[in-house]
Amino acid sequence: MSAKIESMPTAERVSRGDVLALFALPFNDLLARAHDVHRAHHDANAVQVSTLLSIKTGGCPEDCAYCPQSARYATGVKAEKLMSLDAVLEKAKQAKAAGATRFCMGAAWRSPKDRDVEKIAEMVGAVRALGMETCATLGMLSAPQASKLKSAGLDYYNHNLDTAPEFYGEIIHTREYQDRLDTLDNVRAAGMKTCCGGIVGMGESREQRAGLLHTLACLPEHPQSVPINRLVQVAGTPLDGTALLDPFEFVRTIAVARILMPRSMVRLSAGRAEMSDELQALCFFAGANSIFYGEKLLTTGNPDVEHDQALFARLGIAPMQVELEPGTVHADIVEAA
Ligand code: SAM
Ligand code: DTB
Ligand code: SF4
Repeated sequence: MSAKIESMPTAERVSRGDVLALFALPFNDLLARAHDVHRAHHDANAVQVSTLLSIKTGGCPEDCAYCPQSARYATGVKAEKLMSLDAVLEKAKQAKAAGATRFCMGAAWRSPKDRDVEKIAEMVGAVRALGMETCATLGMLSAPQASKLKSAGLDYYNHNLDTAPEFYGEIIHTREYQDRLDTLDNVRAAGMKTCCGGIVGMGESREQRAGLLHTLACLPEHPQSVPINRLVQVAGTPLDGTALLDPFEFVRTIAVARILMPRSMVRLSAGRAEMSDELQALCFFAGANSIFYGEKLLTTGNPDVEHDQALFARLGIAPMQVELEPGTVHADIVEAA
C-alpha cells in the first residue's frame, strides 16, 4: 500500500488511482482499515434509521434506466397525485412510533414547481414539529426553492450523483451530471445538509464505482449522508436483468466510501431486501451506519421492521438518537429496538 494512501486524511489529496488502489486491497485489509476509520469517527454500534415515504409516485418524465417511476417504462407503477398534508403526517407519526428518527419524503419529479415547494414546506414544518429530522428528494432545485425549504425546517436534501461522470450518459439522458452538481450547490448554499450517493450494480466497472466515490469525496464538502444503493432490479426498466454485482464488491464499495468520507453517515440504502443478514452485518462492519427502515422504500420492498429490529438485537446495534439543531423541537428518546 502506498504511503499516500496510509496517510489519507482528506479526499482532496486523493486521486482516482488512489481510490482504485483501496478497492484492490485484500478484502481483510480493506475491511480492517475501514473499520478503524469508522471507530475513530463514529459509535460502531449505532445505526441511524430513516423512513421513506413516496409522497408523489410515478409518472416521472425523466428516463433514469434504473427507475420504476419513469413514465417511459411499463413497470406497473401507477402515477399518483401529491399526497395530502394529513396523509403524510399520519405516515410520519407511524414511522416515529416504529422508531424512525428521520422522515424522508420522495417525489417522482424532474424538479418541483414553486407551488409544489409551498406544499412540501408545510409538510416539512409539520413533520419537524413531531420532533423528527426531515429529508426530501424532489429532483432538481433552484436556489430560491432550496432557501424556501431550508426556512421551513428541512434538514437534509437527497440528490444523488448516481454513478461516475463517464457512465452517467448510459443511464440518464434527460439531465446532465452538471445539473446534479448545481442542485447540490443550491442545497449547500441554502444551509441544508446534503444526502448524496449513488447506485452500484448497474453494469458499471470497478473503475466507475471508484469514479463515483472519488467524485463524491471531491465535492466542495463531503455529503453529510452518503446513500449507497444496490440496484433494485424492476421488471420493465432497461436495467432489469443486469448481471448481479459480487456481494463482496458491494462491501468493498461501502468500505471505500467510509475511508474516503470518514465523518459522513454511510447509508446501506436500497437493495437490503435482497441481502442476507450476514451481508448486511459485513456492511455495518465496513462502515455503513444508517439504513432505511420500514416495509417500503419508495415503490419497492424493504425488510420488515420486525426483521430489522431482530437483526439489530442480534448484532447489539442500537438505533441512533436524533439530534435536532438547537432552537428546534427535541424528540423524545427513542427506545432501542
Ligand atoms: N425524482 C427525484 C430524483 O431523481 O432526484 C427523487 C426520487 S429518486 C427515486 C431518488 C433516488 O432513488 C435516485 O437518484 C436513485 O439513486 C434511487 N433509485 C431509484 N430507483 C432505484 C432502484 N431501482 N434501485 C436503487 N436505487 C434507486
Ligand atoms: C436513495 O439514495 N435511495 C432511496 C432514497 N435515496 C430516496 C430511494 C431508493 C428507491 C428504490 C426504488 C424504489 O423503491 O422505487
Ligand atoms: Fe424520475 Fe427520480 Fe425516477 Fe429519475 S430517479 S425517473 S428523476 S423519480
